Amino acid sequence: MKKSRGETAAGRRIRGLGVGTSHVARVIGVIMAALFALVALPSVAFATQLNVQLWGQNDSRWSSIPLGQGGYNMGSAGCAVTSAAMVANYFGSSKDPGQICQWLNVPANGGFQPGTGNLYWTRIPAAAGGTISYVTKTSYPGIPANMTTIRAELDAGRPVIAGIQGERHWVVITGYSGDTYYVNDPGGPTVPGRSGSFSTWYGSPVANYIDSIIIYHGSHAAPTLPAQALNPRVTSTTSSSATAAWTDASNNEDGFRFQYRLASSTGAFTVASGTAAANATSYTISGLAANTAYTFQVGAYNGAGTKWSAYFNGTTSAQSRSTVIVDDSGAAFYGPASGWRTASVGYGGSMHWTWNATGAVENYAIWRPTLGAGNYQVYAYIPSAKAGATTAHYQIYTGTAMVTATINQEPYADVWVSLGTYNFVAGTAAYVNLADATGEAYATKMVGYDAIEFVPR
Ligand SMILES: [Ca+2]
Ligand SMILES: [Ca+2]
Repeated sequence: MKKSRGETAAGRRIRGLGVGTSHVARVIGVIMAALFALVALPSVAFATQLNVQLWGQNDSRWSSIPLGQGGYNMGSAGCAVTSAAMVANYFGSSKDPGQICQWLNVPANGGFQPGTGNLYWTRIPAAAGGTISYVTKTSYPGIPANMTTIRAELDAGRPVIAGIQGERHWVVITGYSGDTYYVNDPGGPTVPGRSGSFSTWYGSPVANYIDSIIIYHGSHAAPTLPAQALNPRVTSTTSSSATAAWTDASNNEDGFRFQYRLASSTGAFTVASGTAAANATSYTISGLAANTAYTFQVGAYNGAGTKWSAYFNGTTSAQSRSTVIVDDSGAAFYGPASGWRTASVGYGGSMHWTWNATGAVENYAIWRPTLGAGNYQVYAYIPSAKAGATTAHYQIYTGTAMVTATINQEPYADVWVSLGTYNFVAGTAAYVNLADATGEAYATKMVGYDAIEFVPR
């Protein structure tokens, strides 16, 4: 753990000994804080997250800069300066932690306590510039930190610097969600510092692990819109997706989002699911319909909003389609179990047939293909025998509509007879149904059932 030289951080407050606070007082304080928490925290989940620059005290740009005359440097004990620099940056300072430390080091500026290297928090505004002003430091000796105060600051759009109980370490609280608090930690094992839940590294409940807070105020300028992505284009498509590419022209985007509409439309766009990371230059937009022309936009976004690109177009590829034959010998052909007769003629050497009914359906068959979406011409194979219905009513269900094609089976012998061309949905929703109710005198005609063919058109 990186220790820090904060102006009271070197004070020897040791929670377990209760320095300056009686045991009874501490216990009462804990109890009161717990009661207060129970009363003050509604079950509604509150959440705030501020976008605070993360810096690590060990960054090589400043890790070797001394902290005043105390013998410490930024890398070993610069968490206070680095935390303050993060907050100052949030409030508009253009100084990095090293620049702020250098300013504090000038003897006339009085940034550090002589002999100890402890930071004077009140000197940060002069060191950092921007709009930051020092408000207060509050310590919680042997009692839980007042999380209501911390949440109020966060909700007002202001990060809070917190000292870690017993560790002489400082972090920046950047947000919370319920009882989870998020921090930018200038220490930790990685040079850039680390962002994450306070309790991941320091304990829970959070109130018991914060021994003091530093509050600064200032103005946080809203981010400006990112620059528009340039040269947006579709580089490839499938039957259900389009891969877009663009030139990233912005330096402050949080990422890229996408929207699309039919190319023929001037109406509302549909926002694509998913986003691309900051600095990305391509993304695959999924969930599109086959063989369809779309208009797209890619939007660079951040907290200020989304800057949309120029329109660009692309057409998804057609779903692969091939001729499908459903024969009466296959599983995709089915109907009631009774009333069937078979004959060794027709497509594949066999067929079904049944005597016709007149008005009420007694028997029927369904041919159910598996299709890619698109236009197909439908053919019925009429065998040379056992197929003599003069008004065979083939019902073609496309997945969205039912159409009846009436065929006189009598004149055909071992040929494919067209039932028309239709636009089918993808999958297994579409089918052809032939009932035995032909309207002819009862049981005077043989209704033939053989193969049905679907030919892409
Ligand atoms: Ca960028
Ligand atoms: Ca057959």
